[in-house]
Amino acid sequence: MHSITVSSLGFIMSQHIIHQKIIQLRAEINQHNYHYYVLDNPQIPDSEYDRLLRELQMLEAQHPELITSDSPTQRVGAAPLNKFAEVSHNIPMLSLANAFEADEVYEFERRIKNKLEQTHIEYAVEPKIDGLAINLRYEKGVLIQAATRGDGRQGEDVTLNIRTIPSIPLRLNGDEIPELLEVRGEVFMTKIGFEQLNQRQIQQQEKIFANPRNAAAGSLRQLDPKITATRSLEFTCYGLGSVSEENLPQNYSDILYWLQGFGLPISRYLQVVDNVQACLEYYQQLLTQRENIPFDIDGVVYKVNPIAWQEALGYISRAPRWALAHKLPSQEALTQVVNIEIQVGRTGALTPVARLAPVVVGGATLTNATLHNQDEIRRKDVRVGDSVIVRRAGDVIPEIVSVMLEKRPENTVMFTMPTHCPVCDSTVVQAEGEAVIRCSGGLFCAAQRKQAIEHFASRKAMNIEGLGEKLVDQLVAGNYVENVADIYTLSATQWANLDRMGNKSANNLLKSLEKSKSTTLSHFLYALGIREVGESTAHLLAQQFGNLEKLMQANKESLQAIPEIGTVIAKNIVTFFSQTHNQTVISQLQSLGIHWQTHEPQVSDLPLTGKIFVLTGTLNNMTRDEAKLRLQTLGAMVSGSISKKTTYAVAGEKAGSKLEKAHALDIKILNEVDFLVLLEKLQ
Ligand code: I6G
Repeated sequence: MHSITVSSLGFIMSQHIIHQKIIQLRAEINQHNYHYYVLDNPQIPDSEYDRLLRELQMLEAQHPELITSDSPTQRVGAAPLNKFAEVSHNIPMLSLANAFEADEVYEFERRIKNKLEQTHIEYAVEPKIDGLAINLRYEKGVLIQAATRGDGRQGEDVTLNIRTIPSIPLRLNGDEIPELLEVRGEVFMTKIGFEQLNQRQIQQQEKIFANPRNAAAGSLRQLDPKITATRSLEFTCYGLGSVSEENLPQNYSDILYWLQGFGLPISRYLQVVDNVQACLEYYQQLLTQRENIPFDIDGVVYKVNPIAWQEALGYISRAPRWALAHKLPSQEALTQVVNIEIQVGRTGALTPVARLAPVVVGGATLTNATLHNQDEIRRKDVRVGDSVIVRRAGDVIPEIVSVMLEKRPENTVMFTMPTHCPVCDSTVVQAEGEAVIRCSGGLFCAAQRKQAIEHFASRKAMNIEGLGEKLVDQLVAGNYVENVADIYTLSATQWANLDRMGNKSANNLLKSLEKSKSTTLSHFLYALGIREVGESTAHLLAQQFGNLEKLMQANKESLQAIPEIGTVIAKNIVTFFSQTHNQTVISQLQSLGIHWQTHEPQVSDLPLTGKIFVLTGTLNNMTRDEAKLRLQTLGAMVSGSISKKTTYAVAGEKAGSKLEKAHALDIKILNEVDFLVLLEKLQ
């Protein structure tokens, strides 16, 4: 008799069809395992892989008679490459059961409570780092072997490469080190290390890595440890293998602190919590902080803390019953490029943008991804029709991580940048040494004109309330304005005749325009939209020059004498003010009544003049904007990113990658208390 099953897709399937489906899923998963574990070149996002594995697990759970020992559900990973010597793990390196929803976490706790006959369970919680599992073997405190997980029973000997990772001690500290100590944990690359590596790869015309995990895997797989040594890899412990010591600490968290005592790195995010509710709160916290964590994480791991309880719970198939990986929403997904279009930015930069078949990533629907410029397109060779993996991380513009070449349809063509602006048909130009191609049309180009006006009117610039994108579109489309000065010359009737406007709105807009005329030099400079002169550079210029005329006459050398102004910005400023049409617009604006206090403070003798601060993390005593204002009042420049020119990094709570970079560049770091003391002293 044929049994029937309801699959995750809702179809009713006969036994034969189920068997076929299982065989097909296994083949597909095995293929992906090979790409992921052996070639370090995943072909699908983790979320897609998890979905396939879950579907197989579900079908096998409904039909245990169809389970075979070679099913990917019955083993840990895939076969290792043969390049490195093989290492057998005395105790298999397992993996963790996954949960995707809170319900599954409650279910995990229910099973544990039942089995232990306990009502209160303590958990150790920590992020699940997206890296590679490694076993380190210390004998008499000396690192003698490091091996990858491989298939869980047999991995590869990567000792020479692991020895190059600075955070891994070659010899442990302390007197009471067990004769044999095997430590397990994750080797990974920080987000900064990854960005820097890819920059270097681009410069050296080498392949770029899709994400930090692949970069870490690729680095560990180098046969030459000298190359691995140039890659900033890190390590965090999360468990033990074979240990000769019998009297181990009695909680998982204490084992980690014990390991830390030997000089081994453990997660700085480790916490011990009282119940599953607190586990879920920790998960939510990590979810909101994900962008500030300096390395990629793909979940949160909950572990029953008392070791005696872990032992009582034991293992089921390939995973401990006492641990759970609660996965975070994937930041990557698979989709198709339906078109590649060119966007023209405020400064004329032509940016290719991939229009995507809509796909949900981390709770948001993605329809576009930036392709940056011609070089980037060439490097990734993204074509219309391609299946691609897109990645969305926080507020960063979504990017195409890689193209699945084996899925490429026939007759696709390589994308090339246009020779003429798609908006105004002016020729495009490429400055020497720049990757960006720009439209040469300037304000003749409607796209540039529109964005220049939007920028001019924006809150941090002239702050013209009510003048938004829709109105600007109409002004430009109807040829009402040629430049930013023209918006001050339109009559009430002209405003009132625009779509969705009436007399009342027109009058309100005229009032906003009038109000905006009284501004500050720094707002005005920012509003002009000089290339690469952002809010804080504009502020700095206003502080340093005090009046516009002096700035307009400044040469490159005097501009470069200001900290934070490099050759490129100095050149942009000089070029901007040397153009007659810019001079004309500025004098028109001034004749139309735009004014600011001419006696802006001369700050050359303020206590923090010339000092550059970067704020990172959360301050408890003031908001970022307050801190910024207080520093600027004292003459300091506040920059958004750490560079060699940074004088101080102020690190609040949960400071992330900026703090790491500050450490790396040896920048002086102030904690919140140091910072408050400094402000107090100077004010
Ligand atoms: O793959 C893993 C990542 C993190 C782990 C793990 C972990 O703890 C924080 N813990 C265990 C026990 C295993 N895998 C098997």
